[in-house]
Amino acid sequence: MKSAISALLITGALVCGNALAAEHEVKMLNKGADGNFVFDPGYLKAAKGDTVKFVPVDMAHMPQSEVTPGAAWKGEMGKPLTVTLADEGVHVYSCLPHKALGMVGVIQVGKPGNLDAAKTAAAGMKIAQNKDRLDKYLAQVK
Ligand SMILES: [Cu+2]
Repeated sequence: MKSAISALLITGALVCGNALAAEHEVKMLNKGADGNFVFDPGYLKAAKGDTVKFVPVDMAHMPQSEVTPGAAWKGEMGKPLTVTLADEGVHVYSCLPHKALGMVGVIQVGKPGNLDAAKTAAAGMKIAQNKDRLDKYLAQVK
């Protein structure tokens, strides 16, 4: 009986968790508030279990993870991509064709336990233009 009640409580918690999960949107743009070739917003704070949808407002963008607290993820050129944020930590990501131009972004999911590793990996990314953009986004991780 006790285990049946536990199972019900766990099921209830999972259902509530899903109902409360937020859906975030990140636009992929040729030009935005932070300059040319940007994700908007470039920094996003989310909760574990939320989803983020990358929207190809402009074509020829392709989001891919550089650092994640869990599984790596990758989109297809010019297509929307929905990523479920299953693990707490920091995601650093880039646009495959525009990484060198500084088309990068950061998603913080709950507590940023892997922030140091994310910063180290970010420092090693080959970004030629808008180099301060990623630092600016990472500085918003608290
Ligand atoms: Cu791009």
